[in-house]
Amino acid sequence: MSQNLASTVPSQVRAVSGRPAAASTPMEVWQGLSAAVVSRIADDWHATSEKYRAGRQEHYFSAEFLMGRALLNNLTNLGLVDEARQAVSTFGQDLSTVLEQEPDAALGNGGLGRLAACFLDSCATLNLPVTGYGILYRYGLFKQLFSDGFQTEQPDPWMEEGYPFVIRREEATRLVRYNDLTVKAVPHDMPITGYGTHNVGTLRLWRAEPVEEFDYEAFNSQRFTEAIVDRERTNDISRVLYPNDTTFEGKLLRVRQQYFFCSASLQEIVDNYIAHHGTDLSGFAEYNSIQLNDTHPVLAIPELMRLLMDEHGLGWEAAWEVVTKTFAYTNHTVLAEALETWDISIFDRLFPRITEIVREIDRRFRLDMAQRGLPQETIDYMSPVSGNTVRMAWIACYASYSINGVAALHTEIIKRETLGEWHAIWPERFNNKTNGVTPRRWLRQCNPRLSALLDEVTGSDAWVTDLSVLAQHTDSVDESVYQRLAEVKRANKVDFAAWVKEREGVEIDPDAVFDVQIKRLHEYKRQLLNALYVLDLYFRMKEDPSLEVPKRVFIFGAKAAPGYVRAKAVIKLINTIGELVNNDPVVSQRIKVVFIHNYNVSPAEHIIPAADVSEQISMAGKEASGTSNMKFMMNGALTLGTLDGANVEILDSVGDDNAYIFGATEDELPTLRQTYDPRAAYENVPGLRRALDALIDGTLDDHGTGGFADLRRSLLEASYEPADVYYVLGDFAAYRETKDAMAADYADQRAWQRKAWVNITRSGRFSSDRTISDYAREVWHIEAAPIA
Ligand code: GL7
Repeated sequence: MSQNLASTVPSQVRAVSGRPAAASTPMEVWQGLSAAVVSRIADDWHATSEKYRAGRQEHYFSAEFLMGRALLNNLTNLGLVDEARQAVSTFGQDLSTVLEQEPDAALGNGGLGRLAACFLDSCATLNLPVTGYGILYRYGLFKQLFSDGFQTEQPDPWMEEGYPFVIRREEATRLVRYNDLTVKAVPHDMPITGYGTHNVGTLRLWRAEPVEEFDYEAFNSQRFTEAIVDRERTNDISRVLYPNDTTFEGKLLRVRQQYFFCSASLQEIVDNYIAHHGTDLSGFAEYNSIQLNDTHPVLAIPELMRLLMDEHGLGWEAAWEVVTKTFAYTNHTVLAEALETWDISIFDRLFPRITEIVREIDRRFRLDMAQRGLPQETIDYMSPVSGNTVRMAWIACYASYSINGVAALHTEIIKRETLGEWHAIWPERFNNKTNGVTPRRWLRQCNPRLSALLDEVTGSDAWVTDLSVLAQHTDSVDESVYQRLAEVKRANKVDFAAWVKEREGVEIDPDAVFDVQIKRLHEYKRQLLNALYVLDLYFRMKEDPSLEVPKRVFIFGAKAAPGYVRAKAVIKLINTIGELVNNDPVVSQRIKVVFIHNYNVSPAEHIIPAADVSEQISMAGKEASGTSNMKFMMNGALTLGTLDGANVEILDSVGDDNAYIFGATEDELPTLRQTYDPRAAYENVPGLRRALDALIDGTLDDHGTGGFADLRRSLLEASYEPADVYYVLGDFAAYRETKDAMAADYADQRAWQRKAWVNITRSGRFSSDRTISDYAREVWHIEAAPIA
């Protein structure tokens, strides 16, 4: 029987702090309470792992898992929030203060990594035998600070003070061999609780460690540096998450990282197969399937070939047969710069045997395609190796039994273009799995007020594990629900305003429309379009002080990759516009701009429940899915967006009346492009010239960096091919019109809250439970395995 937290927490806290619980710091209480939670689930966790190991399992390989905070999520899933509050209050501590001590496990860049985290939550909740595998980065995504409005980056040593939710499993250590180095891969497991179930899944994160802590020989003969350099070369492998979002960094170390976690995970999976099913590896794929989260883990394909052939005696054909029944590949982007390719010399240096296998895959591929009668040109284009370049996506497409996109539109685009040649040969491999997000973290946990209302309206908390039930209540509700919804949102906005005041030092009015764009900073996501709107609105208000402008707060949160100069200029621009607006005694009465620094999972949990408007304004065709769009929808914010990614399906769910859609569509753009002249837009579209000229006429100061002038040039001058690649000026007029209209609509609160209600109640298909059920049934072929 599990003991009450009130009886276990004080001793756990004392063990951490070495003093009475009442005299311990909130950080120590966080540690102790977290340890108590781990202790509470330990037996179930063990039983779940044992059960999963024996049957057919899915393994989710991902270089990123953006987990965020763990404690409140676990308490929520286990139904222990009140018990925990009670337990810590007995020794004078406040649960929310304690929860705020926890660092975010930011082992991911953005949507791709957060998706992996939502998926694990759904797998646990659905009792599905799925394990995540990745890297225990010592430094997560950099911490963002602003200095004079410019982004600066700080390291994020998220585990330095101790982290009770990862358990080191020394006994399951593996060796990973490179040509020049052999390292230990030590697994560190995170428990993944589900909602209303005993099953506890696992995220296994590998940490690279030297086989010998020190070369004592070297150390003793006074060659200290040598001894340390070697050790550090190993530690480098799991030291830091690459801070690139939808691009890749062509670094040897990155390939080392990718091979590291693939090899260690596969060794374990193969060993487990042998332990349960014997040494005939030809049946491997009956018990195991591996989902490749983008191309980062694609080295698992040649590595599994190597293990099967070199260590377990299978011939090439038999091994290939297994491999091609094991892997499934998810594509997450159509941006060309994100399709990973590596120079084969990197492979030669790190693992010549893998090079050999990749070359043999390439040789056989070419033969296979020639037999199918493909033209040589097509064969060359599709080949895994071309000249000195290895193309990871092509290896994935060739070896995988399933290839999927992450939203309906995105899947159509990869079938037609990005992976068109592959689709032509193997159409049956392609399928769509529209992304989803977990309603536990993104509704139950982050929005307790709305959750209570939903419990009341639906009569139970069943919606938490079956979000589709909300749809029964779209129309059959009492009129009073709209008033209640308005009160919930208003209370969330009051809380959020206090949070912003404390964190960013800006005062905002809860009665204003909260208009939010939070996501990585990227040109295709068009934060610049939003910034130009705000700047234009500022000028409109200056020009005509009597202009009726609905009160609004424009809220941004975004990190730019440290080397992405133009993205960083956009951050500086937004901060500079913010200063101009917020310091204007008249304009700031009606509008404000807030840039939330260091945007991450836990800030998102404060922002999203308070949002009125969800900005999803990427150029159509570029955002594979987006997932914050779904979180906003669940929390009753209305989408202001283009027909891109999952916005298309959101619109389909809520209908035209309940979303604000604008701009060129993906199928219109090629034609529009032919005659598109950004200069003409600049000359003719109301407001554009004034806003763009403010970037160079001294109105806005970029401290002589030239960043603002470069932004303006990127939109207007064809020194970039073409000018304004992301159609910012092309969509500006439509955006301005729609956004103005939307703000005006806010005045009719009854109508607005009705739209919000439709969004909330029709968000069921965007639960990651739906996504995961589809993967489980259609791709993974696994079934729920609840522990007794
Ligand atoms: C992304 C897409 O850009 C994003 O639209 C999608 O929602 C996400 C999850 O599928 O994957 N692809 C990608 O490389 N990153 C993403 O966030 C970093």
